[in-house]
Amino acid sequence: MKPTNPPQALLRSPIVTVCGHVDHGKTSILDCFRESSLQQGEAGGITQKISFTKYPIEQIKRTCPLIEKQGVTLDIPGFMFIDTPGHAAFTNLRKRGGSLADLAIVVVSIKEGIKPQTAEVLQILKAHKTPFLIALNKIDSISGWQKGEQGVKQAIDRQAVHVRQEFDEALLTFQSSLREHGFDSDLFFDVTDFTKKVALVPCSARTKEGISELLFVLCGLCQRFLRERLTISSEANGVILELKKERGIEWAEAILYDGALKEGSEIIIASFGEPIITKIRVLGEIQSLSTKYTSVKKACAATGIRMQLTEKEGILPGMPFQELSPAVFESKRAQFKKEIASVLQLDKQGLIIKADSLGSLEALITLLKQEHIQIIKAGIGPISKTDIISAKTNLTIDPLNAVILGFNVGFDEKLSVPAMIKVLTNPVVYKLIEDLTLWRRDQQEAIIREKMLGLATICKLEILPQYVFRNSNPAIFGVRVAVGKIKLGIPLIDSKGTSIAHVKSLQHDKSSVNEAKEGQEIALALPGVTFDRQLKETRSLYADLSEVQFKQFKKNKELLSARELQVLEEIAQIKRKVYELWGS
Ligand SMILES: Nc1nc2c(ncn2[C@@H]2O[C@H](COP(=O)(O)OP(=O)(O)OP(=O)(O)O)[C@@H](O)[C@H]2O)c(=O)[nH]1
Ligand SMILES: [Mg+2]
Repeated sequence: MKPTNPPQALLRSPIVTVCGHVDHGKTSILDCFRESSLQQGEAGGITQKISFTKYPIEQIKRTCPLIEKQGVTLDIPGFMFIDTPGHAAFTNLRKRGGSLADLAIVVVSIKEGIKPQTAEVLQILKAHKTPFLIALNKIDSISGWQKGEQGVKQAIDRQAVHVRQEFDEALLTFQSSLREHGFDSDLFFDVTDFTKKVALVPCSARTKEGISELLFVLCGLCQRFLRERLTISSEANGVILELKKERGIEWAEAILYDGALKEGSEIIIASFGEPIITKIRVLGEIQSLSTKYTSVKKACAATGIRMQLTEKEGILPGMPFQELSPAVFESKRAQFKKEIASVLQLDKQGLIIKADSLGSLEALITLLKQEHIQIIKAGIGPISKTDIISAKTNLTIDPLNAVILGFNVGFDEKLSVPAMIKVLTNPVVYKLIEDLTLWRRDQQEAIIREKMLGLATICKLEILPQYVFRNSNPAIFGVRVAVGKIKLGIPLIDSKGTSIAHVKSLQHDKSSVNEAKEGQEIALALPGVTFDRQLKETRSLYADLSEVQFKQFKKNKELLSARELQVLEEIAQIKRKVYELWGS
């Protein structure tokens, strides 16, 4: 980090996202940076929403005295830290052509290593080529760890042998799994080229070891990678994060990532339809090291702002906005429409997807497209009645598309989902796609089975002799479905292979049903059968099968349960008592 010389005012604060798996210590590390204790105030200690912290240069120097000690001159006005919830998507932080984050701190608990959310974050950082460092947090949880007084490097060097061994093992395991994700890494003090290796900073938000080093490496990355990216342009650009109501006033919370905005400025916000043109009635900017806003006449990037807008209808989380001057109105409008249209390229058929912001929606669409999964409808917000209606329409066209994916969203209140519609929700995007693939595979199997086997069914019934309701014309008695499924109209045989009758009616809990599943007890009506003459000595009945049906079942063994297979064999043996070569 050499002293450099563009005047400070021209550079904006870099946006630094703090991300990683749930509970690995993101908020706690930020608390160390801020000398605050926001983590303790969180409901259940869990971060629910993205939040930002304006972190001025004075605070960087205060938390990291090394910077001044080593005579490093920083050109930036500070950092803009973004705390993200570990359980939700970091994909919300999108901007045109990339990620909103200039840099990232990936927080990993040293004893837990790479977890699903960490893996997802690494993928996104890689895709966007965002420089990042890794905070290997919770080193104090290594048993016997002694806090050092002169920085974390010295602390590592001075640990007792067995402690050092545990640390080294955790480190090596972590490095090798990081390599599997495509990143070489080293402890920060061993990294000579930050473009080749990811710096690992062992730290503890509890003992505060490594915290100052984290900031030091962050400043290093910033100087190394970001100089050109940080020049402020004349065009104000931002992203809406959330819409909030406070004491009856609606605010749009946003990140201003480039340029400057003024009270009274006119802005254009992208939307699924026509872009929204609106004016900033009141502008608030986040205070340094605080979650409070103050009214300002002007705010400069990168910073957190909130706006009271004249036109609010249709504004959605994740949507980009820009300051608008009348001269560029038409070109901006076309540009925004094009941008949203390029995100939302939908198919003529496909499933329905919902996400909490434009960024998450885009991430989900990209992944689904990679898997060649088609999408007919995409939207922002909770799963609603209209989504269910769209899924119902799909049911008649292709039942595999009668599914709604919710990424980071829940349901509209009081929404009931019909049994034949599947709703899958998951805050981890690739898990969502895994769930979808599994569900589709099961559905596909069920459909093939249904189509191929038609009426045929594998079934073994156990007669319940204590429940004979009627002896004949027709005989009505109780059975338990021991294995498989019984359906109306199925022919039955006994264990000697004698044809008994076709099932005329089935009753379950006093009402007529078309079929009954394994484990259910039902009443069966069989025409032309006299119970005490034909069935008194019989314990089991089987669904009769033709040889062709038997062979079909044999060919698709993988669709059957072990118990069904067993019954299939029993049926074959019964049949072979009559005709030796049956089914072979
Ligand atoms: N022993 C130890 N515990 C820590 C450390 N850092 C955080 N914790 C604890 O780990 C728990 C989770 O910390 P948070 O800071 O809320 O983690 P987070 O990553 O922000 O979690 P989410 O926001 O829910 O994703 C809390 O109980 C912290 O006190 C550390 O360095 N050492
Ligand atoms: Mg948190």
